Amino acid sequence: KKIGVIFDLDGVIVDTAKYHYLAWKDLADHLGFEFTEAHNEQLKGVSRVRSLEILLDIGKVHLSEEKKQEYLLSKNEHYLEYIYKMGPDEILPGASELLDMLDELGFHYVLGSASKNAPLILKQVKLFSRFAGIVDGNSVSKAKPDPEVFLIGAEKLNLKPEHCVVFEDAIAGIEAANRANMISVGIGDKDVLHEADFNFKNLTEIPNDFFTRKVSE
Ligand code: B16
Ligand code: MG
Repeated sequence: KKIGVIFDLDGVIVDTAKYHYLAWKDLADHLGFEFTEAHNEQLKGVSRVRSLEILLDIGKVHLSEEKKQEYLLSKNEHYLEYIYKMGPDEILPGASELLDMLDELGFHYVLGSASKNAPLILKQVKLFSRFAGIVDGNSVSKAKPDPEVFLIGAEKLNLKPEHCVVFEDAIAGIEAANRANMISVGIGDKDVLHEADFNFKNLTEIPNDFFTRKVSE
């Protein structure tokens, strides 16, 4: 059976959460409240606009729409300073090997990320041209847990949702994959991602027969 794969970006292919954290923390400092790494967990997989709302809730800060737009822009500019310094050495363990395995099997893969910076990030780590398609924060109208991002991914793969495998590190992403009727694979803490069909700590743990046996049955 021919299957296709949809990869989330942050937390699966690269760890950009640490740069989001630095940029958001800088904004919180500026607004005069503390923003911890534990707080940052709430922003994983969530859109940029939603991230700002969560951050402002944490600080109990109210801003005008205009100010919000201004901070969204400055946060992203600051974040991009880190992204421009990224290179292929920041690809998470097991990711390149997994793409190699899929290439050998002749299985196509696309990106399904909430990030509007996804194409740039993939170019920085030199993986851009390997993907058969990119679905990112620019191409969707409804954020995860809405299944839209993955359903567009399935269209790009020319496959039925049931034949798509989604790799995700966020609860909202697993929910989106399940709602899309796809095979969901949680990467990270299995207690947090317990709704996933399969769980692995990281991509180095994916067995060699995962695509040929586990998900093809
Ligand atoms: P941007 P993913 C998500 O990436 C991040 O996990 C999340 O923290 C971020 O707010 C979101 O992208 C939007 O990113 O500001 O670059 O548009 O996990 O969906 O690949
Ligand atoms: Mg993610």
